[in-house]
Order: sequence, then structure tokens, then C-alpha cells
Amino acid sequence: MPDAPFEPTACILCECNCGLEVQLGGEGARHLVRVRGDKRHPASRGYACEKPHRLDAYQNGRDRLTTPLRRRADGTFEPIDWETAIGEVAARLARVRDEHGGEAIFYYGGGGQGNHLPGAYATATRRALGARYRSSALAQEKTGEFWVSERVMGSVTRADFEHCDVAFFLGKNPWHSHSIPRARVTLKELAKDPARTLIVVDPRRTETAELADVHLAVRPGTDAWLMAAILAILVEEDLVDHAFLAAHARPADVAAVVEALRGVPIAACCARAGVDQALVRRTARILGGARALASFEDLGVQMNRGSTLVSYLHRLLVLLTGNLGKPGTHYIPTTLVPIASGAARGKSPVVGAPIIGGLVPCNVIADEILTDHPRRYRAMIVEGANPAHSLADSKRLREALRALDTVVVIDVAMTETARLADYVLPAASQLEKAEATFFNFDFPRNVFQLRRRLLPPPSGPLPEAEIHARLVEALGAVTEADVAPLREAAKEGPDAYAAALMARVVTDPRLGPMAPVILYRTLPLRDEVKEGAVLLGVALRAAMEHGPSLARAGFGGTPLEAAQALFSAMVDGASGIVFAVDEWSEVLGRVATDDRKLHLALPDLLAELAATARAASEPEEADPAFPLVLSAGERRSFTANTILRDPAWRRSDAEGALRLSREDAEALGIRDGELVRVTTERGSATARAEVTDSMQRGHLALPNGFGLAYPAGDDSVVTGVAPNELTSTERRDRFVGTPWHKFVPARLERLAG
Ligand SMILES: Nc1nc2c(c(=O)[nH]1)N[C@H]1C(S)=C(S)[C@@H](COP(=O)(O)OP(=O)(O)OC[C@H]3O[C@@H](n4cnc5c(=O)[nH]c(N)nc54)[C@H](O)[C@@H]3O)O[C@H]1N2
Ligand SMILES: Nc1nc2c(c(=O)[nH]1)N[C@H]1C(S)=C(S)[C@@H](COP(=O)(O)OP(=O)(O)OC[C@H]3O[C@@H](n4cnc5c(=O)[nH]c(N)nc54)[C@H](O)[C@@H]3O)O[C@H]1N2
Ligand code: SF4
Ligand SMILES: [Mo]
Repeated sequence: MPDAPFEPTACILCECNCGLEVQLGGEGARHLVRVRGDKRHPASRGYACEKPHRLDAYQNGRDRLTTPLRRRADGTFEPIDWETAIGEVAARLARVRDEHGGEAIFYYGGGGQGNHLPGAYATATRRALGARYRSSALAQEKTGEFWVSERVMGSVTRADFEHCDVAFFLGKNPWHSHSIPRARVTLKELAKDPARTLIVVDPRRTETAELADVHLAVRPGTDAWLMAAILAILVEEDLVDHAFLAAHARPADVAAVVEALRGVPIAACCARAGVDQALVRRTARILGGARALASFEDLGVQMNRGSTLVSYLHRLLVLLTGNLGKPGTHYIPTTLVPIASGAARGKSPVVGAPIIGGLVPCNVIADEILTDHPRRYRAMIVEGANPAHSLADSKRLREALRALDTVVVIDVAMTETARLADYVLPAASQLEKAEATFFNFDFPRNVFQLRRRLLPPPSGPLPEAEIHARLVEALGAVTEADVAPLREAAKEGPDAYAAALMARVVTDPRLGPMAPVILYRTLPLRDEVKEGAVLLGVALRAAMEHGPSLARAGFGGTPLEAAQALFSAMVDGASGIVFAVDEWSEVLGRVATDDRKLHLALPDLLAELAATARAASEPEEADPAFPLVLSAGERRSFTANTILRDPAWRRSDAEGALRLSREDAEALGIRDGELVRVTTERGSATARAEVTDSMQRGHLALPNGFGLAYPAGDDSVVTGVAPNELTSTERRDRFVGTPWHKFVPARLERLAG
């Protein structure tokens, strides 16, 4: 038999979503036999790292869910049919809504690294239930950056590493974590070109740091001092871009920032950060002298002490040096769905925590539940996420999930969170339905890919679009009478359908919020792209908001015409399409503050800077019981959050070693490969030690994505340490509540034997 053809899809293991081509084969032709980068994908252009070659472990995991499950009184699960499951879930959630208000129903997730269409369909379910509060992983990593960016620029930015002459990575290891297109190609090009400079700020000598021209091996948790020193040197040595600031910033802001930075004690800050002042000065001069600076901050600082201050200082670095709006610098992308929003609106009902970008801080979720406050959450829907594993303090989160009246989990696998649910609803895998992500941040040509369904789901699981459609129907929010006219219109062609949609749905306050489900139920689409229906709404919004960018990509005309053309291209472009073409000259015009100027001076964060600067020469306060700092959750070659659960997918670091320095190993009498016990204020775990020169003294690292239970024979086996058994919810940023996963006080001991 000839080999099956390679079919286009995308990788679902990190937010790059590189285009892939896969060949199906094996039993029932349901295995991913060969996987390679897709050269036709407009962003990744054939690139893929080592991880997607193991994607079959996702598609054919032994813990895949095959039927809806209902918890019995004794905690075990019984299989139930879909009709029972949908009926009972709808009835229980409706009861919570009727007794306590829809606000008591909390929604968590909506998609991981590869699957964002479920979140779009879930908006219908949330609206049908009147659910108001929600969160996702973004509220324990990016909300600080988003909030600061929103206040300074009215928008988030990304950067163009392909064309920069100076690249700056702050608490980020893109060699393994990627997050920029074709990361390793770009990093190697930077490293080998003598005219370009790669700068890495990381306590560990990471794979990226190995390639760097300058590695600032900052002491863990002291980036605020390092960044303050760099900025103060820029001011002291007059390396700021005055022309840029005169044109785009408010003079009073510039003056306030300059004055604040003049008060920073540079020598003390460098000493506190553990970096030689001469090296910091050299770095500041490179940054200040860059023709084009591209920079990226990530979890090393965003999940660490002073995270929001560091995000602010990073924005100041970019803007004081004028690195916004020209090739090789920062840009404001054209987005399809505003997932990276920093708008602060409202507070969480119990704790009063700020809601940024619509998300309740992950670290307060347990506090919002474990209370007798009348507005506590009573039910939770979890979709495409594993919060019992991924949120700080797993023990407390488990307790919170158990305290809820109803927990519904929609997932492909029996996860740590699903085990605590009242109802588990099995989802079709990302190869068994059409899927997409809204991590579309490229520039000047921005890319979107609707991946086709490559194989039908086995009997049992359903695509989330279908699950949400059934739920809203069971809740009575969409009836046959609502959808029948659209079905009729569809028979007359796309224009009649669009007209009916505008007249009957978009403008109807009851049906408007149900649009995703109505589109799914009525838009005639081929089976392999059926779940793409909601994209018609997405395309319509994009056409109304970003007409010129879409037109340059070939989607012109009236907004409706543009939307229809874009939607057709999305549905037909199996390897991804360019949906927006931008121009660098437009970027500064996208600054969306009220007066369209950069608001450099944020008083609360300047006060925080002043307090931090004052504290520069104070000694580090370490609890003698926990003298070391654990970074809980490092990205490595074979980690991918909890998307791949079968431990056999890893070709190295099978157990997820705990990394420590030679100095600490010697002091503690620990040899490479020995078992050690790591203890924090919240828990204790056993791991295998990896003694390495890449770690600095006092710093420990454990990988993320470990500690998952996976079936082995009649039993299940847990491999490695679940990082959040060791973290606490209280250690969090005081502005936006993001956790300090990278700064967990810890102690280490050798285990006998
Ligand atoms: N292989 C792989 N890639 C992934 C993922 C994955 O699970 N596996 N997950 C994806 C996701 S969801 C995300 S959010 C990104 C995250 O991507 P990254 O943020 O790059 O990932 P991490 O390895 O968690 O943290 C980055 C670095 O922070 C450093 N660090 C620790 N403490 C400090 C400190 O005090 N200061 C500074 N400056 N640095 C510090 C660590 O040494 C580490 O090298 O990765 C994405 N890519
Ligand atoms: N201590 C510590 N904790 C961390 C981190 C850390 O560095 N340290 N990193 C944090 C970060 S940055 C992130 S992004 C989070 C990630 O944590 P989460 O947001 O919880 O996401 P994942 O672990 O990726 O879990 C994704 C879930 O989606 C399921 N899934 C896969 N495909 C589908 C599908 O098609 N449909 C449905 N319904 N489900 C599907 C998978 O089985 C899995 O259960 O973890 C965070 N937690
Ligand atoms: S870089 Fe990310 S999306 Fe691309 S192949 Fe690797 S894990 Fe997959
Ligand atoms: Mo993440």
C-alpha cells in the first residue's frame, strides 16, 4: 500500500504553533507516523523543533477520555451517555445560577497552546448562564506586562528579532521555550553575526545564554535592581533617544522618569543584582546605541519578585531608547481576537483583586472559593486547562475544587483536574476537529491558520463546539426557531446568509451573544472545517477594526465583503494564510492612550521604583530554614506544559532532574544523579539531582509539566515533581497578583541510599 499523503496541521505544544505536515498510519490509520515542518506555513516556513515528532503521544494517550463521566458518591466515576451528561450539567449549573446568580459560576481556561476555538464557543455558554468571572494561565504570567503596556501605550507590543541588531532576553530562554518564530534559526544568526549583539539576563547559563555575546547572570529575584541600574546608566550617560521622546512622549512624563532614574544608586543596584557594574555599563551602552533593539521578557521575571515593576522598567528601556515602530524593534500587531488585553476593569467579588484583561488573578481563585462570603464561586467550568496542576499551591486548589457545588471539566485526557470533577466531558482531540489559535502576533505580515480535521473522533468524544451548542440548547438559550431562518437563508447563498445574520443575530441582544453557536449550527461548512464557523464572526470584527491591514492582504471592499473573503481564505488555507499586512510607519499611530502619546510616568510604579532603589543596599532577607531559591517550572527540551502526559515521549531528562550548582552540591554532599529532597513552606518532594555548572550558587531549578499520573498496567505512575505542590498562593505580585513560581524559598537535602 502506498504511504498516506502528508497533510497540513500545526504544532500544539507552544504558542508558536509551527506549521506541520503529518502522515497518518498504524492501527486504523489513527497514528501520527511521520511529522515534519510545513514549508508552506507563512510564519514557520518549514521550521519545527524536536517536540512535535512525539505528537502521537497526545493523539493516542492511554488516558484519553472516551465517554462522559459522572462522579459517584464514593469518588469513583461512572460512564454516562451524552444526553444524560448535557442534561444534568445544564440543570446543575442552571440551579447554581438561579440560587446564587450566574456570577457564582467561574470559567477557567478556554484553550491551551494550540486550541482557542473552544474558548470562543464557550462565550455562548457563559452568557447563557450569566457567568461573569473567568481566568486562564495568562493571569499567572502575562497580566502584569499587559497592564503596564496598556497604561503606557494603550496596547501590548512584540518585537522583530529577525531584523534587530541587538536582541535582549530578560528571564527568557527561547532556545527551549521559543515564543518567537523559528527561534533557533534566529538565535544562531544573531550569534554568528559580529555586527549583532545577543544579550541574555538569566541566573542560569541557559542554552540561549551560551550563544549570547553578553550574559548577565543576575542573582535570582533581583532583576528590578539590574533593570533600574541599566536605566539609570542610560540617563546618566545620556543614551536616551531625545528626538523620539520629543515626538511621542509627554515632556512632563519624560522629566519625571529621568528624575526618578537619577535617584537610582547604580553601584548598590548592581551589587544587589550580583552583576559587575562594568558589565552593566557595557550592556547599557549596547542597548542605548542599538540601531534596532528587539526584546522579550518572560517567566524568569514575570513569575518573580517585583514582576510588574520589572515589566514597567522593560517598557521604559524600549521607549527611552526609541525602539518602537521601526524594523527590528517593537511593534503593535494587528490581532484577530484581543487575547493580550491589559485593561483593568472591576475586581474579583471576594478578595477584591484587580481583573486585568477580563481575568481574575489565578493566585486568588482558591481564596474566592474557600470562604463563607455570599459572593463566593460555587461552580466551575474548566476547559482545555489543568489548574489542579498548573496553579500555585495545588493542595489548596484541590481543596477549593472539592468545596464547589459543581465542577465540569472538558478535556481530552483524565487530568489532575478532571479527577476532581463532578462531570468530565470528553473532547475531540485537536486532530479530530478543526482548530486554531489566536496567538497571531506576527508583523508586518500576520498569520492565521485554521487547521483541518485530519481524522474523525472515536465514538464518545465531541468537539467543544458541539458540546457548547448542546449546553446552550439545553439551557433554552438557543432554540430551533432561532436557527431555522438562518438555515433557510444559507440555502440561498452566502449573501442571503450574511444578511440574515446581520438582521436576526448580530443586532439581537438575546441572540447576539449566542452567535458562535448559531454560526456553528447553521453555516454550511465541510466536515473538516466545521468548527471554524465561529471565525465568520471573528473575520467580521477584524474587517470592521482593521480594514486597511486586511485590504493590503487582499481582503478589501466593504467590511462585509472583506469579512466574507477573509473567512473563505481561512477555511481554504490549510497551511495558514496572511490575514493582515501592516507597515512600520503605522505603528506609532496605533498608540491608543487618550492623547495618543506614550505615558511614560506611572506614578504607582515610579513610587515602587523609588522604594526598590532605597532598598538596594539592604541585605537579602533569607529565612535560614529555606536558604535556597527554587525556580519551580523551567522549560526544557522535553517539556510541554501538561499537553503530553505519557512520560515515554521524552528522549532525555526522563525524570525531570532538579538542577543545582557545583558549590551547593559540594556543601550539601550531593553527587550528580543522587536522590534529593527539596522542601518549601508548602511541601516536600523527591527528585534526582543534576549537578551542573550552568546553575549559580543558591539557585535550584525543577522543570514544568512533570508530576503527571499516567496509566501503567492496572495502576498509574507519577513521573517527576509536580511543581505546584511546592508553591504558595501568597507569594505574588502586589499589583496584579501574578505568582512567584521562579522564586520559591527552599532547602535541599541528600536522601540516604
Ligand atoms: N519546551 C517548552 N517550551 C515552552 C513551554 C514548555 O512547557 N516547554 N511552555 C510555553 C509557555 S506556556 C510559556 S509561558 C513559555 C515560557 O518561556 P520561558 O519564560 O523562557 O520559560 P522558563 O524556562 O520557565 O523561564 C525562563 C528562564 O527564567 C530564568 N529565571 C529564573 N529565575 C530568574 C530570575 O530571577 N531572573 C531572570 N532574569 N531569569 C530567571 C530561568 O533560568 C529560565 O531560563 O514557554 C513556552 N514554550
Ligand atoms: N510552578 C509553575 N507553574 C506553572 C508554570 C511554571 O513555570 N511554574 N507555568 C505556567 C504557565 S506559563 C502556563 S501557560 C500554565 C499551563 O497550564 P494550563 O493552562 O493548565 O495548561 P496545560 O498544562 O497546557 O493543560 C492543557 C490541557 O488541555 C488539554 N487539552 C489538549 N487538547 C485539548 C483539546 O483539544 N480540548 C480540550 N478541551 N482540552 C485539551 C490537555 O489534556 C491539558 O489537560 O502552567 C503554569 N503553571
Ligand atoms: S517551536 Fe513550539 S510550536 Fe514550533 S515545533 Fe517546537 S514546540 Fe511546536
Ligand atoms: Mo505560559
